[in-house]
Amino acid sequence: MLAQRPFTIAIEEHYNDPELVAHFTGLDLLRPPEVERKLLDLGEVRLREMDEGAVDIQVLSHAGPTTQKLAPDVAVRMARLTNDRLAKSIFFMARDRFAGFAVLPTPAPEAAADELERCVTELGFKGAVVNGLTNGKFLDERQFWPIFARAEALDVPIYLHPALPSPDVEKIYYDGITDKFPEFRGPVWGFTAETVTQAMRMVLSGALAEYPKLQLILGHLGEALPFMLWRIDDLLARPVSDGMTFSEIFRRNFHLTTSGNFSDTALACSIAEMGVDRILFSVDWPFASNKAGTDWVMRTSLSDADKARILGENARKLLKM
Ligand code: GRE
Ligand code: ZN
Repeated sequence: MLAQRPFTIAIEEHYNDPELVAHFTGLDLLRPPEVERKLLDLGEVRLREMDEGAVDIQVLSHAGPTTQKLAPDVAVRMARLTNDRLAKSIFFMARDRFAGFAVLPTPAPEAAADELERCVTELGFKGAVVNGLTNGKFLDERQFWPIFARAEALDVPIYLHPALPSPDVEKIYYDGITDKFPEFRGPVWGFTAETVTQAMRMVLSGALAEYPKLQLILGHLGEALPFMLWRIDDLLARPVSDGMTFSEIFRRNFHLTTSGNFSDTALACSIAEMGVDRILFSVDWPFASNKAGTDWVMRTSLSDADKARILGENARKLLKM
């Protein structure tokens, strides 16, 4: 079965480190017990579902919340331990099937830049994932720019992944609905609203003018941004930096993945806005099914060449695999 499909790399695929998640007990993350069990599996169950869905390689990242929500000293210590453990798991469980994205101790930005470099140069990781705000701060604040400088110098991407919104935001935006639809504050909309704001702030703050080669990744087919680009350009009505419009910077500095959004129309919009070379396959396992994801791509009306680009070739290039 694997042989008939294009080589397939999925890059927003989650796991949990038992010692790191122990810092976040008591949060209502809306996760069914079987999902929690799969997050802890870096062996049999995960590999079986990869085989069922013809996913050749998972690039593993820690599920949220993670080191973004810890005190600086704890974040530094836990990032190191977690990344070392992930590297060991990859090596001993299935080094031909798994690769890794680092967790970064963003509450200590200089240490986060150093940890990124250590993970890439010593552990062979492909980049890093940042899960939502850093103790209430968006990533475009200047204190975090050393992380971007290092990522750009190392030529590795940073994945801007969602997390649950902060309690203030939850109260104002989601109160009154979450009793009936708890998913509203999470994957249904809360994740998207926060992550799209994070991404837009990266463009509008000038961070990407300072680091023009930095590559950021958004999941869920761009957190709705492809659909909004024309309107954003139109209403800003002026260049953002270096004479470039918002959408020009977005197309230069972002790649998008299909994680948990297997929609033909969202994919068509994303390809039309970004070009097929900037669209990468992802599942968002275990929150979505590998087989549902790969079957969907194979069922689309894309050319065989474009399917191969999305399923694996674009990831191979971006992550140098
Ligand atoms: C999560 O808890 O992190 C999550 C979900 C559902 C979809 C995606 C996702 O609960 O990351
Ligand atoms: Zn995810």
